[in-house]
Amino acid sequence: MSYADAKKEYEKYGIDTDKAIEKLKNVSVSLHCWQGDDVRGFDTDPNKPLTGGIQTTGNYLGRARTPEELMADIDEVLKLVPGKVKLNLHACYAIFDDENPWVDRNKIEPKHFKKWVDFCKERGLGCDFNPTFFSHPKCDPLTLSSPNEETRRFWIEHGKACIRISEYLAEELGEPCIMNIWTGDGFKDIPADRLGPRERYKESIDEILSEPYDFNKVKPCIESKVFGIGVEAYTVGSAEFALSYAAKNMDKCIPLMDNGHYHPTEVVSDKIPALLAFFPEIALHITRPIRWDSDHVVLFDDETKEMAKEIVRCGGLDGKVKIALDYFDASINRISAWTVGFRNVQKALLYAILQPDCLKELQDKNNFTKLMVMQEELKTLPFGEVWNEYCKDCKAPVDGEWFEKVEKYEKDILMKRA
Ligand code: RNT
Ligand code: ZN
Repeated sequence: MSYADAKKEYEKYGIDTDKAIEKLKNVSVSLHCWQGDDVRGFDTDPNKPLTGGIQTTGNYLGRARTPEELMADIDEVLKLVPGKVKLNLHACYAIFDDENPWVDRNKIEPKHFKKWVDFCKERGLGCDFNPTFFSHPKCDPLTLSSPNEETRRFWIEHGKACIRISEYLAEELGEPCIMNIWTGDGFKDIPADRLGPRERYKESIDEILSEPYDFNKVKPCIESKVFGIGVEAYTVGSAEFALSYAAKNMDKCIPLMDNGHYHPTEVVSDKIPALLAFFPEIALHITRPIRWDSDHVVLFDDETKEMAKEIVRCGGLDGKVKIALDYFDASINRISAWTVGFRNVQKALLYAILQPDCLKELQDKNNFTKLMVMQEELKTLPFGEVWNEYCKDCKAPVDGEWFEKVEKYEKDILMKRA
């Protein structure tokens, strides 16, 4: 079937595929740099274990070990994905060299991200940012919620430094920078004090956000979590904590939901409209949890589609919903992992834009019988043709045409990184 034929099929339902393609082209999705090196970064010993309750598993060949390698890998991904990309950096990806030697996380400055700014400028990308409150000797294991004042200070200074870096990124690149605050603070076993750490966490975020910044340029987010590996019994930044903080400080920050951070039968698709009834802007980390926050590569699966539908229906594509990816698989080719996940989020968004407006009307008229019939029939419309057309329009490879490029890159580049 040709695209023209597919377009006619969609027209029967009052759906304009050309318009859908145009719409998606302008939506930016943030590509996480940390898929390329298993969340290790460049500022600490790369052989140290990850801490903070997150884990990568697998030892596939070709992990990026230097800024140059990571940039080359990101470039490869950029060739393979359609749509508007924003880069998402973590503070641990600061670049140190002879001119700017290593400093600890409380002392990092915009200059340590100058090379990333150049990278983004050359490719026309915006950039998001994250303070790195994990995998560091100063995690005791707590950071912003630590009872040790010296530890807590260190991490507050880190957070403030990151606000300054985020503002620099926004100003240099001319796009707002989403700066996400997530810590793995919590306990493996039953705590004796649950309130104390949360009070200290709250005070610490207050202090970080007291650093002056333009809220139009820097969008601090508060990300919640349910539990992590080794942090099973208690998480300081729980859902209630993070959401309450964001609700009380709407002029300074926005809530961030990661769909790996809830109990297994809870769905973020349903939480998106719940939050948008109160918050003008929200942020998302899209991932794929299997039994826990396992951060598997995002698939074109039901919940990803459902989240995309809610983003679209709630008007989220016009900037209300900040979309970022957050997964890390070290057991397969990392370029492919990045590409599959990014393409699937794009696919899900396109699929969602192609849902007809009449569905809402059917719901409002209590016509649930027809609603079910329609929703089921829409699933077998010739979506693949529209997706391929979108890829072509974006000058990206269509399905079936990109994986051989990854295989070649693996052979020519990644295999030599032994
Ligand atoms: C961890 C959180 C967090 C991290 C990144 C690396 O559970 O999801 O967002 O994955 O900051
Ligand atoms: Zn996340």
